[in-house]
Amino acid sequence: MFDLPADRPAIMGILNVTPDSFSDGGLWVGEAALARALHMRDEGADLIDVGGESTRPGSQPVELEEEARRVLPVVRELARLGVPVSIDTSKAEVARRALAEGARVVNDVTALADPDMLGVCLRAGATVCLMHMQGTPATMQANPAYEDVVAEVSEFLVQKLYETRQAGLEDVWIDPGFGFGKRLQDNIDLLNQLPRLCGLGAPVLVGVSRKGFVGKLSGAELLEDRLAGTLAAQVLAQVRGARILRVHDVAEALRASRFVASVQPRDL
Ligand code: HH2
Repeated sequence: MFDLPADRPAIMGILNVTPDSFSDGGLWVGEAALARALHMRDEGADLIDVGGESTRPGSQPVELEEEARRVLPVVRELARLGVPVSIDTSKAEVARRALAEGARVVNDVTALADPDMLGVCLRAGATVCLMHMQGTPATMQANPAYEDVVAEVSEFLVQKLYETRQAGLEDVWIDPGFGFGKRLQDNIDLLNQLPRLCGLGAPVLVGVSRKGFVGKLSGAELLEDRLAGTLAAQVLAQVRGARILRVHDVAEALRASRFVASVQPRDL
């Protein structure tokens, strides 16, 4: 279970303990992973999202034991130090072990596709993030298509929310899944119409950090040039009601979100 700040979005710092993530693959393994997480904590992250399987377009699944080997030592140590941890996994067994080590949130980009995931989260009293994706990471950018992306994503999330609440899960976040089986215009529509998603009755998480569409729209092909576009997208998301921002650049995201929270009229 994880309580959200009332006055600004929670900043979820991304820790990819993977050799192949699109944004920072291979950078954070072993001791470096823990150091990176603690650095993000010191920069003010409210929560660290630990993932051991890349979901970049075209990526291949990772074996259970390999994923567990990557993430569990970091989860264990962060939890021991009192740092709130979210586990970014679609495998129920990885989630189960991470929750047993002290993780509080399960961030599942497949929205509980693993039949054991719901039970694992229920038994541990975890907060769960349900994300929309068309297809799988291996195929999702091959030919995504929607008639009305906002309506279709909303319908999916409402259905999943209903199912999980019926089953007894109380603390559920939803996420439109920017870049997950979405064309450029789909990402734009979802960002523009975020208030519709924020009206569905659950806190909305937005993950736009360094993503391809941010690079395209801000004229930044290189990953290292995408911070300005990322912050612009995060500010828009905050103004439009996002309650959690999943970010690589914690200090910058936190400063931008504090600024927006300071000047934003209360009723927005
Ligand atoms: N995006 C990524 C991974 N997990 N989880 C949620 N809830 N929302 C997202 O938008 C999201 C996510 C992809 O980004 P990243 O972790 O930087 O890359 P990779 O999947 O290659 O590790």
